[in-house]
Amino acid sequence: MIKIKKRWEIPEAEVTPEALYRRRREFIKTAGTIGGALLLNPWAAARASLEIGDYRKKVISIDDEITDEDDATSYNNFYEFGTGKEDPKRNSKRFRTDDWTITVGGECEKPATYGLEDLFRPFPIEERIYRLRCVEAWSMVIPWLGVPLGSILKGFQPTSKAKYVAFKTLHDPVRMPGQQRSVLNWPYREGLTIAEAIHPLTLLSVGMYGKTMPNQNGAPVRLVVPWKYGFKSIKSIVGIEFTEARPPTSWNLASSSEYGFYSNVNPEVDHPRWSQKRERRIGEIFKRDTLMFNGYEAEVAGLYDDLDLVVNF
Ligand SMILES: Nc1nc2c(c(=O)[nH]1)N[C@H]1C(S)=C(S)[C@@H](COP(=O)(O)O)O[C@H]1N2
Ligand SMILES: [Mo]
Repeated sequence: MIKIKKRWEIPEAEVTPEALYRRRREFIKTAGTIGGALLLNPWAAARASLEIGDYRKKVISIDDEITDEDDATSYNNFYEFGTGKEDPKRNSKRFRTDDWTITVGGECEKPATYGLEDLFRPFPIEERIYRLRCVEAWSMVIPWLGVPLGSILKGFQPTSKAKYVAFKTLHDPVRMPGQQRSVLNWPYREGLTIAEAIHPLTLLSVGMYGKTMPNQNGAPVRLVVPWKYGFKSIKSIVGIEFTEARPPTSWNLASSSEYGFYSNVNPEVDHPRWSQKRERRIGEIFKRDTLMFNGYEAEVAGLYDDLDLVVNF
């Protein structure tokens, strides 16, 4: 937390102390009985109720228990560092992300290569507690730190021809040894429609659990699109391009019958090889029902009013 504050100058009131996440539940159950100074700090309590605006309150998944931080940082999908769930943590230990830049191009008035800190400096970092539902039918609840993607995209002044936004992960087989094997068509690519990209739930994230983004979770900057399957939330982004045509995406290129462009979480549309009706929440024993749009139906269903979600899976 201290590190992230230094690098992006987050206003004090924008960051919740890490201990608060971990112990929020205990706090609710035993408020007043735990002696921890941080827990009972009136500033922290005031922040929880005053700083979170109406919209944020609505989108934060307050009923779901936050996934254990150790689980969220040791059970990962990040094929650039290996295909096993425990590979990314082990193989990304020495991945350096200093002086990171994002190159912006395509249909916009301000194409350029931007330093990461310059992109984030104008905006307060927000905390967003979101469900993450992997297409493999497991899920987590993660407290992200970031800025709505739309706030940052606006600065590039997309033209009227910009219908989609394409994202690209770093391609460097030396730094990302998983890229030495052709398990995917590197670099990893993802894309959103403009309306999805500027939707207030879509986050450009630089941290989680009150800290800078761990390498295995997509350091230093990744996308978080909570109503879509996890693979849309592309990690370690170095390129953003505004396009008129729908951009190619890695998983769709790998298997178009299994991974559609939209990939909205939808319990009614099964993966060809398994059901999407239920999911295993990491840390829980029993499976739970998967929710339409991963529980964000009220916020995002309107984006798809004119779309057949079975055809456009
Ligand atoms: N560049 C890149 N981004 C990626 C992936 C990947 O392999 N490479 N895996 C995706 C998948 S399948 C999921 S479920 C999420 C996992 O994010 P997490 O490890 O932070 O939970 O990242 C997504 N973003
Ligand atoms: Mo995934």
